[in-house]
Amino acid sequence: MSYFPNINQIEYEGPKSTNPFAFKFYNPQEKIGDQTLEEFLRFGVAYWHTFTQDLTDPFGSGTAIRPWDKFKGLDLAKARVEAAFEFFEKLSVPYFCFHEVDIAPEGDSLRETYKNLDIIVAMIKDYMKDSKVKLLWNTANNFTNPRFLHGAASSNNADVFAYSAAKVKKGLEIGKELGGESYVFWGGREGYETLLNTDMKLEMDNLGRFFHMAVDYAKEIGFDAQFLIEPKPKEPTTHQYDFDVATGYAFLQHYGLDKHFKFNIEANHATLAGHTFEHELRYARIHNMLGSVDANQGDPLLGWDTDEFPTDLYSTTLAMYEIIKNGGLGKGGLNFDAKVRRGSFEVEDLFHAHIAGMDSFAVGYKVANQLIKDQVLENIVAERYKSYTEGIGLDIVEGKTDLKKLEAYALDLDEIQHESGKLERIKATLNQYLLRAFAGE
Ligand code: XLS
Ligand code: CA
Ligand code: CA
Repeated sequence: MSYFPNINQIEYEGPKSTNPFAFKFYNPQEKIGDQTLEEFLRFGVAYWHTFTQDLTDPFGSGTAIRPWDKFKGLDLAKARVEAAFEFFEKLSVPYFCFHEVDIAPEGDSLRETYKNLDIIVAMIKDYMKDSKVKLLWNTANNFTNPRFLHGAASSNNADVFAYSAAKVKKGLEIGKELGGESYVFWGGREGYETLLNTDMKLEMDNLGRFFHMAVDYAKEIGFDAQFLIEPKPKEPTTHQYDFDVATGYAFLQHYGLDKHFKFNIEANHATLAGHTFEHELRYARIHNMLGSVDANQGDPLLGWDTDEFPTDLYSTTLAMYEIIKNGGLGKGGLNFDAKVRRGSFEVEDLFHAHIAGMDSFAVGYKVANQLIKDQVLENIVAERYKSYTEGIGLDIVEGKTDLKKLEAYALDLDEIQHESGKLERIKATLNQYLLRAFAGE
């Protein structure tokens, strides 16, 4: 049986195509350097937004019409697996990601939840045998169920710490079973609402202990996935411990975990933290901590996490610039942690959304690649910092000077000379590169 009988294989038809069910810019087999776009971009589908989410919002119930809606319980979970693999194949997407609650229903006890998971994981494994699609990462949902109301690993309640640990243990086993390339920790409830009832030090220490236990267990079972922390400043918690990459990096260093983790950077979380997406990517990259990306975008007019499909070409270009400079994403990928809008309730919208996202990142990749090839930003930056390549600047970066020597130098300075940052010219150049990609040149 087909869940998407009206949709054929999505093919690349080029920029002039008017077929809404075709890629215009993403040609999976096109090569840049020695890798195909498919190999470099490593797109992933987020199981939760695509197969589980019903498009509920805080003011209204779900609107999504899905062919698997007629099923319940384990049958629903099985139907979703069937639909998911049909979707992956039709879109030729190489990866998928999930939380355990996305793939199988929670039971009345943890034991029963495990049983349900075992059934669905076996089914997924079976489907994976006949499919090219691989598991990019899985994660534990330690935030939705009311038992996590005071947090998970940072809960005041040690029973919840234990329960969360059990779920991560199971998740690592599932990741290993399905050959997951990475494993994600997003701490939606790992934070606090008010200091008035919070032992911040104990909570953070416990979080550190929790991550060490996960690292140890993965080693014990021989699961060599890349561990990833996904920062987010707030929502649902008021203050989240993994606020942004810089905060997360300090946390990892403090608890001696930085060798074991990298970051999974989500665009909408970056903007919620008051940063640009590319800021977070850059911060991670220059510290060799850029592991994976949750590719989406927020609404600048809204103050929460809207998880929209990425269509802003400026943003995908600047993101791909960082990813190319990083030498790719290693065991990570570009996971569409994005959902269609509540008004886009038809099943076709799931295809349109992914096509739009994949095309947008393909454009970003091509434009960023050309920018780097032409050394556009590199030349601008080199020119702007040239004062550090000779004289006193060279002494500073080579550690050959001190405050006394610098004072002597400064006292003899005439007026300091500046050069324009040429921001408008740079942005116009960027537009030129973007428009050239549109013209297919
Ligand atoms: C929520 C997060 C979440 C993580 C995985 O805002 O983006 O979906 O990616 O738990
Ligand atoms: Ca995410
Ligand atoms: Ca999000």
